[in-house]
Amino acid sequence: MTRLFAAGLAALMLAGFATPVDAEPRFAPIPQAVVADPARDPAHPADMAVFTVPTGGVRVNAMMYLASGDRPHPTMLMLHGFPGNETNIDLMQAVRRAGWNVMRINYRGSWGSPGKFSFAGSRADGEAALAFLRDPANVAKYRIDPSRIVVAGHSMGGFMAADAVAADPKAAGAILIDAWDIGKQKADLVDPTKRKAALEGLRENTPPLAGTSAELLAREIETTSAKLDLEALSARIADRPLLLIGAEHAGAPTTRKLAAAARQAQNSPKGTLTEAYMDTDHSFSDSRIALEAEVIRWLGQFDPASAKVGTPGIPLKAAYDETNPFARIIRGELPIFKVYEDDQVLAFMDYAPAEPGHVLVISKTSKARNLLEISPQDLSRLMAVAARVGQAQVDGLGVAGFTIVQNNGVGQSVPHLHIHVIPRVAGKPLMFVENAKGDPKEIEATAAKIRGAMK
Ligand code: DGP
Repeated sequence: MTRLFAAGLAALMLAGFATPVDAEPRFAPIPQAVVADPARDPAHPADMAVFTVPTGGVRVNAMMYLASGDRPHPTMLMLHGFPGNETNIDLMQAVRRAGWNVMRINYRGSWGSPGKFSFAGSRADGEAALAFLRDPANVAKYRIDPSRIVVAGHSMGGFMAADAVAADPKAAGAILIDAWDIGKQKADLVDPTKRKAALEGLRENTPPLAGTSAELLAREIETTSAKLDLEALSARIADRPLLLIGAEHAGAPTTRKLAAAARQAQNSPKGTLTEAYMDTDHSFSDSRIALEAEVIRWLGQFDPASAKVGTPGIPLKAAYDETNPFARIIRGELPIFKVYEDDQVLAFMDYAPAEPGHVLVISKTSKARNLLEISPQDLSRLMAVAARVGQAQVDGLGVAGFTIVQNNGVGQSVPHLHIHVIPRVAGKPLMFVENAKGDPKEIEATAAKIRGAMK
């Protein structure tokens, strides 16, 4: 994957660059929301709402994944492609896990929504969906933060997203995923050597669509191509944050043209352009995780919490901090559920278990912050206890195995060397993310089982 960043006009002038700055981070972080479920909020759990949206004399089918929590949520409208076989539901769910509401519609005449399908109708439907999110009654009902509404779209939906954002100056930004520049299709339709293939391309997508045909859609493109020009639209929305994602084996050349048009039109410091290109097809078949990560990282500018990437870490080298929680635990200043203790080593339950029964093993005598500082003697004492804890987890909890994790700098939050001993359920992946605190009663009961099985 290659990533390019072009800052807003002001920043570009300051930096003295006329072209985008290649600022590819060597290892772009994967936000936690891509790989891990958030804790359930019992008072305001995540939910799904189904409803219809009035547009063009009909009511089209719509739904919203509601984020948990009672704060007003940033909200993303996701507009599907032509006809929308690729639903991108994994992306919608990941964005919801990141704390966003995510709404979807089916354009009139598509996938069971009433009415006749057309590009003009789809434009109006996208705009109506955005208006629905702005309606004060819906803002209250679905806990929407109207100042942070972003419109995303895939393929034809990319066009519709740009159209909806252009029509609403208050929309916070747009995400165009391998967007289709519909108007550009005219060139193929009017070329006698390409018309047949272009018509076939339209025809194979019409089965889920009502009230239309390849010929009708071709005529609409030919007669309204100026209105369906996505380069012009991209320029119009360049006053706001814009994320363009192109698929190298499909629409990347189009995305690069849209980026050029947006870059040229940038007329506001708020208009930041972010481009990402992925080595995949139009459905992002090989890059679903990368797609989700890219979108959620970008959404972080509107809501930093949503792009959280777990424990970023602490410096590898620093003086020992006597106030760190494990130093306090050794001094008896913080309560723990103890599993094992001898003159040098203490094993106790992690209060935020990656898996029930997660134990931490620490030295009571060494001030090593990490593996680079500990003596081989101290380390061997720790590992001997870690092995016994692992055996006790297998015997006491009935798990199939255990995994040892030991973070140094990156991923480390407590600056006192500790060995994680994590019970493993066969076939269940271990997530390297910041876990929510567990229920103390359950942790205490698990500790008793492990303690009882220690040999
Ligand atoms: P690491 O991210 O590798 O530094 O792991 C630190 C772990 O320690 C993390 O899983 C949460 C846990 N932890 C942090 N503070 C406390 C505490 O005060 N008590 C207990 N029981 N666990 C703690």
